Amino acid sequence: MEQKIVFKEEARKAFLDADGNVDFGKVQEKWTELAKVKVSLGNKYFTPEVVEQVKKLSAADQQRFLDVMMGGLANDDSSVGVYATRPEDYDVFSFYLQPLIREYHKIEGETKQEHDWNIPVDEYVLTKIDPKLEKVSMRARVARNVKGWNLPPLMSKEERINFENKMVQAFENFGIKGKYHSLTPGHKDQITQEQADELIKRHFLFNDMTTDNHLTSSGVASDWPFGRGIWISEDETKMIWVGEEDQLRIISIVQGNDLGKVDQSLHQLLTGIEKSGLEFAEHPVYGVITTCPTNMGTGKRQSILGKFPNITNGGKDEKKLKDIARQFGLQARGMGGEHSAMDHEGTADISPSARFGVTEAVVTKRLYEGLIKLYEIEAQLGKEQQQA
Ligand code: CIR
Repeated sequence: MEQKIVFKEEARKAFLDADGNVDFGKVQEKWTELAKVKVSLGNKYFTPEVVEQVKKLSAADQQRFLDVMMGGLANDDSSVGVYATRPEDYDVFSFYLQPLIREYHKIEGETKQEHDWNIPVDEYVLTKIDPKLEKVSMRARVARNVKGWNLPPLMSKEERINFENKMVQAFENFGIKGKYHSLTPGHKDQITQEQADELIKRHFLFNDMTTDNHLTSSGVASDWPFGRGIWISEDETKMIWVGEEDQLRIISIVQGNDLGKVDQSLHQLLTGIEKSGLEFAEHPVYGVITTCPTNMGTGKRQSILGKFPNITNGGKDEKKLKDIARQFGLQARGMGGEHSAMDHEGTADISPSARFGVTEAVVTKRLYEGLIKLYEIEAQLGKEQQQA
């Protein structure tokens, strides 16, 4: 079904009273209506007690609270339905966001996010699983937002442009050779639409954000394409997205078979940026601050593109691969992102689901151990099909 696209400023009008204040009665009505289709976490945790609490906040914070819920209120297919608008939302609205985050990340007790980039090379080697896995597309990324700036749902056009220019300065000074490609009209590094399309085709650059109603209705995609772009290292193994769901997505792409080498490359890039003087927004409990609460913790997602023709029955049964992957704590996606399809060889992007309560090193270990099991099943099914 074609999804109607609506931007935040328009979408939020339905929840304001005649004076422009947030009408939480209207919000409640909408959540009740949406619950007939799907109950997002944002919907589930919007309780009468939460309404009591939010009404005690300033009028400005009440507006921000509405902003936080807009993605969920404007989409009947949301599973989470909330995005933070400022780093402090995780504290100011903790009476709402804390139980939601605890449920999503299955947090029990007093878990606190720890970091560990001590990831061995020569250990998580894919050819040990199967000698054919010699040249595999391996990726890792971390989401980051910089202290002192609004998160993308709340940034003004001017703030987006200023943030991009601050990053361009950092790119010129941080010691890794590369080039910035801007989508901002009139920017000194602006690229043409054809060049942008080529970068999208190569799975380097992100898609046009205004085609996704979760991103438009929440304000993440506002002022598109201003303040958006991508830095790419000379050897095309390191990339930084500017102005997507998070202010920064720091990415490493390596063709090979040693997962540890991807981490090494990513960590080198990350520390390079930190040394340029940027201070990332961090939460004392939840780890790195991200726009979507699902990425809190390490903000790290690590994946490989693998072929699973037997499990998927030639790409026809994606669900089977997704279900098996889930049993091993992994998520299987199509090649083009979260909701994309797999091809006839069952090519899928496989990554561990956990973000919070695991370190960066554990994410890599989980990917490797999950892949051992997944390829075991793939090989077993291959043998059975041959014998049949
Ligand atoms: C939802 O609530 O379903 C969407 N806002 C997406 C949630 C998954 N998070 C993400 O893609 N970063």
